[in-house]
Amino acid sequence: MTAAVRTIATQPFDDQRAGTAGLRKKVQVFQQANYLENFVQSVFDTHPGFAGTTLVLGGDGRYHNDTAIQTILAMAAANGVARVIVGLGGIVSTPAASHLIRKYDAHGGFILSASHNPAGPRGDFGIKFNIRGGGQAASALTDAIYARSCEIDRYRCVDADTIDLHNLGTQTLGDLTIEVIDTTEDYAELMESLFDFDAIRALLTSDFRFAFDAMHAVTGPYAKRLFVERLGASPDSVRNAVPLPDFGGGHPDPNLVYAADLADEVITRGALDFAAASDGDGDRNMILGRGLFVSPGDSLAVLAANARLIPAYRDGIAGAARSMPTSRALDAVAAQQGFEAFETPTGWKFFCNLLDAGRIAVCGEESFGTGSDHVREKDGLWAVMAWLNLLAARRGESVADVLQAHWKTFGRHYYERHDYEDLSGEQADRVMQALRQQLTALPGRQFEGLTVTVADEFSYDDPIDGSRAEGQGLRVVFGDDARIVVRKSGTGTSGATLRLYLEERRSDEWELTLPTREVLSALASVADTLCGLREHTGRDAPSLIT
Ligand code: VG1
Ligand code: CO
Repeated sequence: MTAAVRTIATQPFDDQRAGTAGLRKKVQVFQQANYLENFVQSVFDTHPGFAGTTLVLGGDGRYHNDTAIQTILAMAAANGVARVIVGLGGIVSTPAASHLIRKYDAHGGFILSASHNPAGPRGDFGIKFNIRGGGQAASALTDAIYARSCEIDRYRCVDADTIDLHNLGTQTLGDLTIEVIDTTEDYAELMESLFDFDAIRALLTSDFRFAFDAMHAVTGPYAKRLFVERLGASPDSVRNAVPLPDFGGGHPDPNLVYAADLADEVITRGALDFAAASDGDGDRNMILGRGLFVSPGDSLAVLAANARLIPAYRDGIAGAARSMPTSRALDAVAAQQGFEAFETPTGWKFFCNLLDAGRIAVCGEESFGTGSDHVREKDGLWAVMAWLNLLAARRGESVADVLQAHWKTFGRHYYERHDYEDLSGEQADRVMQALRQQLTALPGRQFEGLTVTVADEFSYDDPIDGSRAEGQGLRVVFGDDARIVVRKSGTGTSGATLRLYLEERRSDEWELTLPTREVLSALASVADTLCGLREHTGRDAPSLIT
């Protein structure tokens, strides 16, 4: 049955430029008439070849997910898409969406999420378009979509009854076929193709104490399927496993602040041997071991160093990459093990070309993002599985043992990120400008016994397609010993957020287990001196330290 295509007149919004990971705004912004429609039609108008192809659609289950899915289905039908694969209940984690696009050879997918940002009617919403192959749209495409959104004057849709997303099966809408599938099955299969399930099952069914916290967000159903059904972990080891539209009123950002209860249980009370948490859309991870927190930079370095213990990477990795602000712990491993290491701007889209070209197999960001070439997004559960596989292969060693051995071999990169949230744009720019104008004069100068070797504004030339990304953060480098990085966030929905990243390397054995805050305090005051942080922000302290 064909459904009549309607062309609806609209007017452009001027704020649909994508940030670090798609378009993110307050729910109320997305609820404006035609707001979502304009963006989606801009994608259809800009990116060629949708007619007759497959799309993947779903999100992290936050408030407005269902409504947005219905809108996109009616627009997909009107724009000639042949098939849309939707997750049951409209739920698809970000890494699972990337996998489905790859597995079903889809032309692309819409992922509905504002990641870890709070949800609910007053919370945030977001949308991102991923291309064939599962990767995030590159800047050239997001720029073109934005340009189109600035001049759009009509969109297409069909009149449709509400599509049932809560039962598995196939429905039609005009010429469009809609398949509602259980994506946890595809995802579990993918994990099974990468990891040693027998070894992990043996670990999880032993006296090893394990917990995973889904933070009331998207990973709950995936974690249940994997850890409980496939790997034999006890049902209560997966916590907060039902995705809620408001994430239970919480802030599903897996870090020591927002996952404080879990951290207390594992770090302070030592009540578990290993625990992990993920964020709203399932692409971030936090790894904890009895008595300690594994910093994301260390986690990436340890996984890269031990990749051969995991079946999928048993022949070694060709290369690895980290975003510029991420600690250089990875570089130390690359130097010793002889694989190639890349430094890219913040945002997963910059890894995609390197992954496609086979130049890297593992990559990560300091913002609790780790992943590999199995999909084109960071993948929280992949990181948890990788750690479990590693611990199963090095049975008898605790997370602390693994880390200490790592630091002994490669040195330790102490690391902190200080966020100054809800600043005005001018305040954030004044800090950036204060540092920017000193950059050329800094090399050779000494601070707290450290000598500046490089001070610049980071830009990146993509080695695969030659594209250039400029203005990707300011960095002050003190040889291999330390670094200060400052950049403005590209994911916020109100005001400006400034991120200050501090890193200091220590390699003498007695220096490997010091409190991070103590090690970095001198560097933090150097950063304050260089950027005038307190002066320009009017703040005594950051709003969040991770
Ligand atoms: C932040 C992180 C970045 C991450 C991005 C999306 O961006 O710093 O590393 O890729 O969020 O993550 P920004 O521009 O605010 O610093 V997610 O989990 O939102 O998809
Ligand atoms: Co996320």
